[in-house]
Amino acid sequence: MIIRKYIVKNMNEAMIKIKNDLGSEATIVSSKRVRVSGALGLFKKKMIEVTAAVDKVHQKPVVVDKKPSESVESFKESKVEKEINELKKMIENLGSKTASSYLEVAATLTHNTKSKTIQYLSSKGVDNELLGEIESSIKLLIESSDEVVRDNDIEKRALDSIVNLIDIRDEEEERIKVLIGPTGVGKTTTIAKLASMYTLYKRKKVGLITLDTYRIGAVEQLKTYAEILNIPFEVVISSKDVEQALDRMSNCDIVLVDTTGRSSKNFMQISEIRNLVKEFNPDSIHLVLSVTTKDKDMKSIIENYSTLNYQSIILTKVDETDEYGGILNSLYYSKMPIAYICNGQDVPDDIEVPSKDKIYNIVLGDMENGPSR
Ligand SMILES: Nc1nc2c(ncn2[C@@H]2O[C@H](COP(=O)(O)OP(=O)(O)OP(=O)(O)O)[C@@H](O)[C@H]2O)c(=O)[nH]1
Ligand SMILES: [Mg+2]
Repeated sequence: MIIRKYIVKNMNEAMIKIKNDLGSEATIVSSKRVRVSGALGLFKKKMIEVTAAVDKVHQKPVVVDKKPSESVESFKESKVEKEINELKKMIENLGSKTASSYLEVAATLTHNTKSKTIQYLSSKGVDNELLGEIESSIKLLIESSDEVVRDNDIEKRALDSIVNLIDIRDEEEERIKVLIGPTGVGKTTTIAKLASMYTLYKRKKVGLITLDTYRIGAVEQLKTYAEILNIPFEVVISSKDVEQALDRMSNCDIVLVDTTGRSSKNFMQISEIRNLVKEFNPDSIHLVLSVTTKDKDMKSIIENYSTLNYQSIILTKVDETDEYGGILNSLYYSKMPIAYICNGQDVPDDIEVPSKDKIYNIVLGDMENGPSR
């Protein structure tokens, strides 16, 4: 096997030199940034040191080698050898790709194999676009560093990107809170949990209002909770009822407003809810999302409900999935903070005011060796 080092300005230059020198069968074993002295030892220049290897130099180089060379086999246990073999497999699939795309593949491969966090997040259903952003941030770290970046720093960068995505909304002091969202995500159940939490644990005077006169049994569902908790309850059918209902709750510290579940694709119904919700002049509007919702649907719910100007999200049914990617995806798509997470059907217990650490641990808790922060 012939192994050679090249000090070059960029990878394209490396590829041309390697191809001329060792032929197209050569593989890149490693590359790192180095500083080389300029004239009279002054003005050190940033260069790349590329190490390339080839089994033997061919007279007429062929672009793709379909069989791994025997001498490469002797590196069987090494990480470098594993990467080279994977790279060769990819090159085989690529057919007669050019030298520069060969390098792009090499860069991607090295990169992907390096971040354990990205691989884990991908297995948990985290959106590819978000993963791409985390990868870009890692690339930036590598490119801006003069030294070879250690795996630990790469993982830390990936984990920091997740932490930066998590934002929490403290809405305890807000008086009129409205919950909106698609059908069956758990709006009414969450209102019941919040009403119990504020009444029983925080000793606040709570009032309940429902706008949901559409679904049979919806009024009864919330009224039952109001009766159990012995708190005021009002039904609002149209905008003219809003003022009266609020007047009757003027002595309440907190007013929780439940709305009808609507498909985010039905713009007419969404705009009806928007007009009615506006009448309440609420202090906060929360979009309730189930983490079991498919990514594509989650995206369109978040987008289509944005006309209601919600300020935070409430995530439900966290207990129903191991694919916690939905939590990060909802934060990524909405760019909104989380106000609550709900992890079961039990009223009042299955609700939590989250913390950054809590969300971080839910999302990354199962990762091998645990998340390190
Ligand atoms: N596993 C689980 N189930 C939940 C959770 N929150 C609500 N549910 C269940 O989801 C179902 C729908 O809950 P609702 O509170 O009626 O949902 P909604 O959003 O008010 O529904 P609509 O008013 O019809 O739009 C019920 O069976 C709830 O018990 C949760 O956090 N985890
Ligand atoms: Mg409901």
